[in-house]
Amino acid sequence: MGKVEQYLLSARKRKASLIFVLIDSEVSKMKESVKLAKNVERLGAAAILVGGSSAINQLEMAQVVKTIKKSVKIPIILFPGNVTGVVPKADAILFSSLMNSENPYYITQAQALGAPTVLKFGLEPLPTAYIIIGEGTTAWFVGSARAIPFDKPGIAAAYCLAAQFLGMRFVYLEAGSGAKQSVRPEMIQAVRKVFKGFLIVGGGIRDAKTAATIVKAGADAIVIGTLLEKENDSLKKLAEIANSLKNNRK
Ligand code: 1GP
Repeated sequence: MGKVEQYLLSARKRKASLIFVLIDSEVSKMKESVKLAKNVERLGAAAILVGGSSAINQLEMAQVVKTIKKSVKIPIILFPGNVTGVVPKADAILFSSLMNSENPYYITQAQALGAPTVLKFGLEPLPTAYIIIGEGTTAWFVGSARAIPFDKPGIAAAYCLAAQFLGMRFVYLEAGSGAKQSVRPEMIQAVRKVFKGFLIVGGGIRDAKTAATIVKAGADAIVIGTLLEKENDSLKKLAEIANSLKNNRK
């Protein structure tokens, strides 16, 4: 187990559930990204994810990672949508298999193509089962996912049990960036019953109430992206989310 994984597990034990902030290097400008990273660190985010399914400009991403890395102490974790999401200077990478893709490229082939570069760049691989819930998002489309319906918790739990048997220590239940609805608590509870590893939930989380429900259901970390890109008083909302997690620790 590497340093970042140890840090996440011990932070999770010490604190309430964790907040990961997603910075999409294609959406945010460099100056804004650095400012955002500093602000979310101050508000208690545990890590910054850089990537996303539509972030495919490797040069731009490398620059964003390098610059943010100099400005914050919390780990920078790559969240690649493809092999181009592997860039140097980050602390770790969600080394993910899109478990419910219909295209083997996203299950094992991109991983094989990207692995030597992960090693070369000295990135800590966090073995992650990436599972897409619900249709219509970019992640769903780009990843050729056969999405698990929001109201089928048993199917999600079966995938997560499979992930556990395969030795994956992280699961990321993904409703997709900007999703109209987030993953439902019934599904998170069903997954929590069978999956013993670190459970990340993201997609469509925009307010403290939703975040608290997701954490109560058993998520170890939530991912916030779109909220911080679009809304005016987004930092205030992030602070509210951070507070609600403290008050709803499990
Ligand atoms: C997307 O789960 C992340 O990959 C974050 O989703 O942009 O909806 O917050 P949002």
